[in-house]
This record gives sequence, C-alpha cells and structure tokens, in this order.
Amino acid sequence: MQVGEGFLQERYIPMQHFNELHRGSIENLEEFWAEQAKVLDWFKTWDKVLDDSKAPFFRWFVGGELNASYNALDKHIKAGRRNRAAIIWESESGETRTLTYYELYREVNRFASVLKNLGVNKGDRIVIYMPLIPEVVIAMLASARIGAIHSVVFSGFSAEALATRINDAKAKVVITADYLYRRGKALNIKEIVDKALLETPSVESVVVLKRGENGIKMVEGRDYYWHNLLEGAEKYVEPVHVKSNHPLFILYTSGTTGKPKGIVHSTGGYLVYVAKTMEWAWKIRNDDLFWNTADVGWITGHSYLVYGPLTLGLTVMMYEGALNYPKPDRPWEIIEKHGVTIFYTAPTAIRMLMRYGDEWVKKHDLSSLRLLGTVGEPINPRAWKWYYEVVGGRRCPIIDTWWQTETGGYMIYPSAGIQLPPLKPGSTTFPGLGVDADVFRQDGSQAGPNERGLLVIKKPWPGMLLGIWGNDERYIRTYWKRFSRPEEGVWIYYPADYAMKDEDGYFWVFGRADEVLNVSGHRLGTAEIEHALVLHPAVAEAAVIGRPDEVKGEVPVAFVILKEGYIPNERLKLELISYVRETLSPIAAPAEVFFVNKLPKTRSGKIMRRVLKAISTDKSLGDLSTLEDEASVDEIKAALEGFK
Ligand code: 6R9
Repeated sequence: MQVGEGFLQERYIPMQHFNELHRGSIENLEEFWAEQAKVLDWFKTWDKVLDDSKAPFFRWFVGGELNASYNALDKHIKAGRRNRAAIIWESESGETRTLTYYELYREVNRFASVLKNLGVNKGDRIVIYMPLIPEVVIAMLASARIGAIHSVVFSGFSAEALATRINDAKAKVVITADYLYRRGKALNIKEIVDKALLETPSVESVVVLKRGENGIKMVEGRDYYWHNLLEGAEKYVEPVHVKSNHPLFILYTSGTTGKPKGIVHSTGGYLVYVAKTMEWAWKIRNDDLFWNTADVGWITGHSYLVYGPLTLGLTVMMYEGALNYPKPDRPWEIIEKHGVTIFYTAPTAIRMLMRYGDEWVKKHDLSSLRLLGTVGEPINPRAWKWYYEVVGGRRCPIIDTWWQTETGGYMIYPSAGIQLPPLKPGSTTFPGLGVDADVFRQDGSQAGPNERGLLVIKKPWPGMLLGIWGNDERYIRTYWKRFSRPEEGVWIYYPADYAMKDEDGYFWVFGRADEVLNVSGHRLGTAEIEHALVLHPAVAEAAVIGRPDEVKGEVPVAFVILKEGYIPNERLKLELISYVRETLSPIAAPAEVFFVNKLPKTRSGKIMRRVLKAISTDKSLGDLSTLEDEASVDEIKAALEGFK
C-alpha cells in the first residue's frame, strides 16, 4: 500500500528536488554541514568542520565555541521572543503551567547559580532523576549553562539501576523531587534516591524539588530543597563558552544485556543536528505546538522535547502522566484543549490506544493536527492505518523516524520540511540530508533491492555519539568493528538493525539484529518471525525468543497476544505454527506458542526478550527496572507452568 492522497503535489515531482539536495549533501559533506551550523549562535567559529584524524572518534566543528543554554534561551530573548511560550505543561490531573522563554531563562540562570554554589564546575557530572516536569528542563539547561555534563536517568528506574549510572558517571550532584504522580498515585521517589545513594561515594549533594505536602526524609548536610537554595542565588550567570566537542550530556541506553552504555553527546555537532533534523522532518511553523510524548529520560525526550525545539524557539507540550489515564481519550483531550499541531509517539502507545476503539478519538476535535509521528520500533501496517485514518483523519502524513540514542537525531525519516515522499506504512522512507545509509549483506557486500540485510551508515554525521563514557574500546567494538576497513580508511557505523531497501529505494527497518537465533545452523531474526506472526488475522502482537534444543541448537518459541474476539485454543496454536512455516520458512516455525495478555516491555516499548528467555529457561531475571509492567512476568510464568 502506498499513501499519496492528501499530499498530492509531491506525487508529480517524484522526489527529484529532495534527491538532488541529498546527493549534494553527501558529496560535499563538510561544506553542507558548515552551512547548516549557522542555525546556532557560536561565540567562536570552528577551524575545521570534520576532524577524522582519530577515526572512529570523529569530531565536528573543531575549534568552535558555544553554549547550549545560550542557544536555547538568550538567543531568543535577544531576538525579541521573550514572551513566547516555551513549555506548556499539563499534569495527569489536568493542572497546567506555561513557561515563556523569558521565564525559563530566569529560572535557568538562578538554578545555574545554585549549581555553582554547590561547587559544580565545568565538566562535572550531574545526575537528574525527576518526573516529567518543567524543572527537569531547567536543571538540564542550567547544567549546560555552566558547562557541566548532565545525565538524566528515567524516573522509572530502580535504586539499583540509578546507583549503577551515578557510579559510572561519578556524579557530584543528584537532582530529584519528593514525589512523582502517576495513575492517580503519589510515589516518593526521594526514597529511591536515598536507597541508591547508600553506595555512591561520588555524590556530595542532593537537590530536592518539593511538590507534595507530606514531608519526606532529608539528610542533614547532603540534601537541600530546591526553593531554599534559590534564596541565595544570582539572577544572571554568564553562559560558559565551551568547545564544540565538550560533552553536553551522557545518556545510558536501556534494556539489552550487561552493563548500560553511557552514550556521550557533544555540544556543537549534536545541537546543529537536532535543530536541523527537527526542521527537516516537521516543516516547522511559527504557530506549531509540538507534543512529543516521550519522557525526557530517553533520547527522544532530550533531542525533540528539549534541545531541538528550544534551539529553534518552538513551543512544546509536555505531559506528566499515563496516556490512558484516567480515561483512554487523555491524549485526544490534550490535543483538542491546547491545539497541538504535531503529535509524536511510539507504535506501542498507538496500539494500546487503538485497542480502546475509535469512539474515544471521535469524541474530540483533532483538526489542529497537521502531522503525526512515530519512533522507537517498526510500526505494523494495521496500527499505521488506524493512526492515519482515525487520529489523523487521512489529512496528516505520518513521519516515521528511525534513529537511536547513539545517532543523536533522526537518520531515516520522511523530510516533510523539504519534500514529503509518498508514504508506505511501515517504511521510514529515505535517509535525511547528510546521511549516507545503506543495507549490507552479512559479508559486507551491498544487498540488492528487497533483500533483507543489515543497516549501515557510511559517513559520519554531526549528531553522532562522541563515544561511550569511560570505555573507548567498547565504542569501537560495538559500532565500528563489524564492517569498517581501517587499513583503507573506511569507517562504517553499525547500528545493529535488520533492514531492507525496496525496489523504490524505500528503507524498511525490521528490528534489532543482535537478537539472532541459530536454528539448525540457520540464522533467524526473532523480529522476522514476529513479523510473520502479526500478519495472521488473529494476532495483535508477538514476541519470539530462542529456546535451547538438543537437536536443532535453538528453536523459536512465540508469545502471542490475540486480537479481541479470538479465543486461545490448541487449534489456533497449530494454525499459527503452520502459518509461520508457510509464510516464512519451516525452520522459523515456532516449536511452541503461548497465549498471553501482555508482553514484558521496556518503558520505551521494546520487548524484553531477555526476560522472556529467562522465564522460559528458569534463569534469574536480573535487573527488571526498565520493565513497564511486572504483571506480565507473572502471567508468562503461569502460561509456562506445566510446560517445562
Ligand atoms: C530513538 C530510539 C534505538 C532502536 C533502533 C531500532 C529501534 C527506533 C525506529 C526503530 C523501526 C523506527 N527503532 N526507531 N525501528 N522504526 N522508526 O528509539 O532510540 O531507544 O536508542 O532505540 O530502536 O531497533 O536500533 P533507542
């Protein structure tokens, strides 16, 4: 299916304009990015656009100096936009707060002064563990203002996970709040911080934002209330001039095996990249209200809730709460109430909202919307269609953005701001300007049209990570070993995703390539089998893992959520198994299918196959703090009872 209606003019200029710009951007990479870097205010211009002398440690805009908080605030104040709304915030209970650029500027300055008074210097690390409230943005920008390095840890993480991150970054200060409100309940998150801080020697002080009425425990000489510290604060703090490659933040990646990786991002290259990709993806307009539902604890929150929009002087909608609480029309109510023009969320949220039925959407006037977006995982065609037809009323193109924590910003996405391609549901369309993406076979040769292979990025881009905090060797091994040929000076970035280019050159990203099964000597991606299962009319969602098998090495095992109206029984189980056998391959046919109501997922919507695997093989479950809902684990355990 190809959806062109509604975006008619694009059909008659078959992407020629975009293709030419794209070719030029890749051929003259440095010249191209030098031009884009004008989106920022630099205190000092760079001497060199791209320094590849220490590849794969690529460095952008070397010699340049700037400040991220200056670019997000002072720049707009000076340009006469001080009374423009920067953040419109709404709580779960419907309380709203609006902060103008000038208000945000004043708060950031005062909080930067607080941090300085606590002894935070340029290059020191600050961990931020807070709910999704404007103060989290204030803390981030205050950190950037004095040249400190922030590491936001998602407030759903456990004390153990928080401690690991604090220790890896050796943070000096932790910023938190007393309470987090979700699903009508107040959670004392300061308690979690206290527990984490039992084993974090680097932490000298804790700043606590007071939200609730009930007092919490404060540790004398270590913990300070935010509002008390403000009393002695200066009104203005000079933004520190940092080098382009001074780290702006560290963000730990979620979910997979082993120790979390501290992804380090630069100041100059990162900001150029997020601001420009924001413009290119969304065709930004002055009256836009951009609502990104991601928490600021993830890269999507960093790049497209804070740094991208604020660097461009836009207005963002920020919502603290669950999207289906108190009722399943919460997002539609917010869009109508505030006049949101761009709604950006994850496929997992779309599927969840879709299950409640169309009536909840139809109750609301969503005519303010002009674009929809998704991120985080491939979107299945059924969810795409629902999003397009029911939410967007067939008027709003869906901007499906493929990228990663490591890439800093969008990589493969429809560039609505330049020329919107006709969309194909499930395809993230084409690499953006300055991005040289391709699909390789396992042996490093180029895959043909419609041939599944591995996604690669063949040239550096300004939003790329500087490295992994404190672990250069792991950085090289994880991202550059797979396909690079250093002796020839060829550096290929490996994102570890399965992908394909179709006959029209559209990119399709299928899922992580590091979840590979080996069945009778054949390599099989769990993502591929899941894809086959969801094509069956009875299946809403599926997760596949490998189970050790004496004969075949490994066999696929599937966990399936059925669509409403389908009854789990033996017959359907056998039908699904033969369906995969027929539509994909006999080796791919699951040895067993379990029907469940929920799958263990990270809060950003990625299936935690590691958890499924541990349950099915009786291994220890390890750290479950990124898990969205523990109930799913118990349910899967129950489903497996009597099986092993
Ligand atoms: C931004 C973000 C990165 C991984 C990535 C891929 C998957 C993200 C996607 C997508 C298909 C999309 N992914 N966006 N897959 N289509 N539009 O999610 O960062 O949390 O680091 O995850 O997410 O597998 O490799 P991060």
